[in-house]
Amino acid sequence: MEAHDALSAAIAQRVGFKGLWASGLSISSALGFRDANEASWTQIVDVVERIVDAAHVPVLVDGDSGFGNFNNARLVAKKLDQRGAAGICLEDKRFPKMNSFVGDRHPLADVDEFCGRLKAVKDTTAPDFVLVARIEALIAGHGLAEALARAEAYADAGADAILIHSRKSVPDEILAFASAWNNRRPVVVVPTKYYRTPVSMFRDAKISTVIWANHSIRAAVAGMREICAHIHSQEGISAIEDQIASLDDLFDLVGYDELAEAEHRYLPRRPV
Ligand code: SPV
Ligand code: MG
Repeated sequence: MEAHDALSAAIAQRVGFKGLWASGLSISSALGFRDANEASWTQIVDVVERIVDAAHVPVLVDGDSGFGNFNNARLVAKKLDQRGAAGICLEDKRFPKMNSFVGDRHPLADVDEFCGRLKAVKDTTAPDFVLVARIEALIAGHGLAEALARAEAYADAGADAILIHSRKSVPDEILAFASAWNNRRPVVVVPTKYYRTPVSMFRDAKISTVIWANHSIRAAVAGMREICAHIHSQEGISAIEDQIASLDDLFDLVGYDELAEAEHRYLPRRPV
């Protein structure tokens, strides 16, 4: 499940998700940036640190195309590893990337050069730090053969899993990929555009992981807009109190209870 800050991470974990996606699109949007490498890698790493602190489940970080060449990619990956992320996903585009659903200009990285980025990340991070290689060939209008050739090269370069991305409204091309790829490495998909596809279809295709990539930030936008519009038009908040999260809910998500216990333990009993 997508997380874009500590609060969305805590919420996703508490409803039961066993892993989080630190989405570049969602984090950028929350910061008011476009998903075009406008946010710096240090800004992303700082947000991820808060996500990792808030959730006790693995966090896979959207590392975009690695913020440059092999050197930038390994630097970002190392910092994410140090801050407690479970892994990084790198997409085979050039820097700066553009969100895969925006426009038609998505030039792909050279395969060998991208393999260098993957190898550099593998060589720099701990053995259990997961490296997902994301293939943008279908997004860029190349066919299945190009996607498969890239998957093969990325697996050889050390990728632990392959994310195959598509912006079609039906899952045909990712299912064709999964069938031909035959699980040589686990397959990850992001069904933002083919959202009508039932999960059973992904299970049947032996797809390992589905990422719901931007749904908390979109829910936040819809919810905030509705409440803002209501308060603005009604000049009051009496009718919405029970439609929004309570303050206790908010305090609970951020762990005020633990602070109260700690105060009991560490503060002197006498007034200071
Ligand atoms: C993201 O969540 O930032 C992703 C997925 O990379 S997508 O927006 O589909 O490119
Ligand atoms: Mg992204």
